[in-house]
Amino acid sequence: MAKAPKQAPMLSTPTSSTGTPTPTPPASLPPVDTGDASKVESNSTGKRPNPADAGQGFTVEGTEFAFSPKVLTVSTGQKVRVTFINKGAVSHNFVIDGVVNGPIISAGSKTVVEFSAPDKAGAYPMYCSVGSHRSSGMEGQLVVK
Ligand SMILES: [Cu+2]
Repeated sequence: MAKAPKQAPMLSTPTSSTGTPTPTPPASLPPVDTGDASKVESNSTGKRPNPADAGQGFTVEGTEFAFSPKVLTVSTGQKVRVTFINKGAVSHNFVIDGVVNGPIISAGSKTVVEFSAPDKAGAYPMYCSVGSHRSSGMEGQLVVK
């Protein structure tokens, strides 16, 4: 009598997967702001005007035969802008030797000349180089201090 070995029943314990993954909500993404191009940076307060760089503006009128005003006073090395207006009846210009040589403009017109004042203090003659206007009185001074 052979005893048949009793086959042990296969105890297959099905692994009950109780780990139902709880859907985790997606990590809170940082809000992405689109359309933020209208950001205006108003940072104009950081700029301090430098008096030496700001320049100085003058208006000089030329007639037969004089400049008005006759004297312009500036600082050494300063940027200068002169609006030269021909209030006369003939052409004139605005010249300071070695500093500025303005164009000859016709009566009734005007021009803007820009230059840097000399680094050396002193009085520099400004004049009109047309014809004999200078000797007739179209002369003044750029005083550099
Ligand atoms: Cu002139």
